[in-house]
Amino acid sequence: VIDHHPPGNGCSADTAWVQPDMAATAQMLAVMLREWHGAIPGAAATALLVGILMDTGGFRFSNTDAAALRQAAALINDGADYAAAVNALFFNEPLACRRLAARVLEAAEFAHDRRLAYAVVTPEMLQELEVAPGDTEGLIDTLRCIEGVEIACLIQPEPDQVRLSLRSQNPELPVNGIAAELGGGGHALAAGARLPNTTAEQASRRLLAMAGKLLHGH
Ligand SMILES: [Mn+2]
Repeated sequence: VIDHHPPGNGCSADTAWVQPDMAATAQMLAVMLREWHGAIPGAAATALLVGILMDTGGFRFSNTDAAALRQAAALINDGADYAAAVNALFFNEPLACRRLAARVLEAAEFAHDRRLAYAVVTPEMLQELEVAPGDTEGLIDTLRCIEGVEIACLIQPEPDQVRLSLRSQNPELPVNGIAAELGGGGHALAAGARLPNTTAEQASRRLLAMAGKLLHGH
């Protein structure tokens, strides 16, 4: 296993390189390939750059550090196509996804002095706009980018579970504790959980209570 995610529910691999201080698993692969190979061929360099861009939100998330930027620079040196990667990742969203973002913004609920923003993404919304349930990556940024919001959450009911995505804008408010308490895991500022046999309403209520405890401590 090569992963930059902290092992939430334990890691049972015989060989594991887990380094949560790396911004992206792709960054770890680049380090490894560079040690084996020296320069990384252009197509592979672009793929790894895409991985780093994805995990750092285009170098906007707080996991963006000098090492990630240096590795990205080295990949560009190796022939990675930065413009193509950025355009494909960030300036190429299907219209349906933008419309879904608009719906999420309209459906957003705020609590705890507007420091918490959350929204339920219903199967009906996805169906109506013809968005696949897995195509909601980045949707949560619609909420987290709002002024004053410190914790953002998307609640996605699915046939036999409710998916919860959590983001924090404040390192003093780590959300992986909430995720872990709900049986999930992740990073301090980006975490998630899957709640079996729950309704969106129940999940919302649990979120409100847990986020409240976290927010009122700070
Ligand atoms: Mn990651």
